[in-house]
Amino acid sequence: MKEFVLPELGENIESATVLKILINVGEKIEADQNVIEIETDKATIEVPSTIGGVVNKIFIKEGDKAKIGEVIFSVGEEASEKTTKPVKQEIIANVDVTKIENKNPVQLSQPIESDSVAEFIVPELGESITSATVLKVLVKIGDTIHSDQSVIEIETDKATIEVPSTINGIITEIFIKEGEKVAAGQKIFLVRTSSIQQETKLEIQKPDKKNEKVATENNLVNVKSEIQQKVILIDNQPPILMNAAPAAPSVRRLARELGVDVNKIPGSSPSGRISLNDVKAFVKKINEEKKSTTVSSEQVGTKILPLPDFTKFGTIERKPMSGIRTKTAEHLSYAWATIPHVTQFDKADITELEKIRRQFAPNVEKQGGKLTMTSILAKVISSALKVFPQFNASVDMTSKEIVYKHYVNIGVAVDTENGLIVPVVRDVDKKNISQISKEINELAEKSRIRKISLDELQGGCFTISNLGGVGGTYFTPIVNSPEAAIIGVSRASIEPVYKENNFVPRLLLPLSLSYDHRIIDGADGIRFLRWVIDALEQPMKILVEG
Ligand code: CAO
Repeated sequence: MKEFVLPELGENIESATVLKILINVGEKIEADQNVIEIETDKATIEVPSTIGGVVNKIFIKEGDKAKIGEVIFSVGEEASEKTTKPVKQEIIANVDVTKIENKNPVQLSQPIESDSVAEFIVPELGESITSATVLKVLVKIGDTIHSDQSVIEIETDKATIEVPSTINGIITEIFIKEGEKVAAGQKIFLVRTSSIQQETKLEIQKPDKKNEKVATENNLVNVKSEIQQKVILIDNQPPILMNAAPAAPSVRRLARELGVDVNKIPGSSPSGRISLNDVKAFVKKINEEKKSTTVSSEQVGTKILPLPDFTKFGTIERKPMSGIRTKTAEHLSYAWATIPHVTQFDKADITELEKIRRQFAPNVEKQGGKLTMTSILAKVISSALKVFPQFNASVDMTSKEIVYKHYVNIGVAVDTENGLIVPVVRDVDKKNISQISKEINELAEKSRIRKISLDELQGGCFTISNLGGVGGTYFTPIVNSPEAAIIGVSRASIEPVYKENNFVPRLLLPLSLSYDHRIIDGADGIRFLRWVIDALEQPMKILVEG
């Protein structure tokens, strides 16, 4: 038996009032799980247990004053058997076994432990994306779905995406329709989870051949459906959420009262458990975000004026903008209006680098990548971001803070038939150019065939927009908010360069760096771009300084 005592609560605190007891006798608890809610003169705190096991005695009650070091509860050894009902037997008992005339019992490959209903919700859609349009619902009520199976197709400002399920089960209710707008966190459908697991694991023993009366297919179907119904009836409990967030009932109640989904709240305890303070901090953050996003279009200088009547000047044709085009327009207008841009131009002499690129291209190709300027630049930029951290940052004007990122994910602008898409290569600083090339290839391909996932479009720190394969000299790329900078790459061409009293032909790559002038000064812009150019001209720089 182990005892849990009220731990030290801070200087000069000798006791606390027990507001709530979050556990019951007989309950199996884990170390780290919050067990009591107490109030000191400084704060209301949920106290996590330091021991795990089955609670066998609680020594205090709500309203009691407990002293530091006082025993709160004790736990015994873990129950030797799971407390879950042995549903297996009940099911077998409720199957009409006479339908299988040889009376071979129905076997379940695994005992059923519980049956539950899970909600599948619209996942996070990405930075600055609050809603999406449902293009297709790929499932219907009664369908058996498995995790990773695509269930809806949605269109956001960045892409058309098939959203995969994260749960297995049978769909019992669908809450959305094609053409509807949905927001992250919105319920899509309900899934009954464990009954399907049983259905797929169900094995009905083949009737013994000697036993002449063989079960017909219909019999089997009946047995299956009876089992399934029974499973549902046996555990006729209120629906619970799959992957439910670890939080005490009081925390869930507060989240409910404040109208937030507890599953979206990050827990601050080492085990990820959510406390009352986490709920309050989350609500505060949402309110601040709302304040900053409900800026009217006039405030950000994008007042929309009506167009003139063009028909006065000739015939016209009006076509609806696609979802991606609409959202791209909104996103870029927002970025343009909220980020004061500066664009810095320069040229890198990549004559030597081009020789190396050609030399290594076949090796990279063997590994499934294509060694182009985009992947080389991604690697160079990942090093530059370490030397110039203000380029791997975001401005938070609501809190007047600069958010510095300690990870390096690089977005690559991809030109697709459906519009511009920016998939993100993660942890570029930890990958070699070969791996980066392969990933860019894969992500560009997925973007073009509309198979890119939401996850692959999120979390970028800096964007590369390489139009060099298409042409052009310079352009002014728009910073991909909330990032701080973007580099535009134009077509490399041979130009005469004056060197040692002579004009020599060199391969020059035009680069255009746009950055957020709120956090990056002009001189830093030039330093960053020069660093990148030096690294392209002398790749050893990355090894020495990057
Ligand atoms: N200068 C000269 N040639 C270049 C070059 C440059 N800056 N960048 C690429 N090239 C060459 C490549 O070497 C390749 O030549 P080979 O076929 O002879 O080897 C050719 O152009 C095509 O390259 P690619 O497009 O297959 O590969 P990439 O890595 O250079 O680019 C990607 C990948 C996804 C960035 C590109 O395909 C793309 O979509 N670019 C458009 C980006 C865009 O639309 N940006 C604008 C956004 S803002 O409005």
